[in-house]
Amino acid sequence: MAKTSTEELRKVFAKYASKGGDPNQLSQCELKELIEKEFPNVPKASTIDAVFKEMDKNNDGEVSFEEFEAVMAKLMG
Ligand SMILES: [Ca+2]
Ligand SMILES: [Ca+2]
Repeated sequence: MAKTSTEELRKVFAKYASKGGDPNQLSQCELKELIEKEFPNVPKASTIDAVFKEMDKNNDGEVSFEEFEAVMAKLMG
């Protein structure tokens, strides 16, 4: 995936966030699946924990779209 728009990010976020728990929040498992399937070029496995922690600004254990978008924008330049 080359350039990803906010709209595309929103679709991807919704697809994975809705798998379990709160449909508007990504759990760590959901984030892992999202990155592995949609962004395989993002460094993975051992760094998912770090990415999740970086995204979860308010430390509630889940990632909202705003938290997700801020870090993805940075990861993708
Ligand atoms: Ca969820
Ligand atoms: Ca959060």
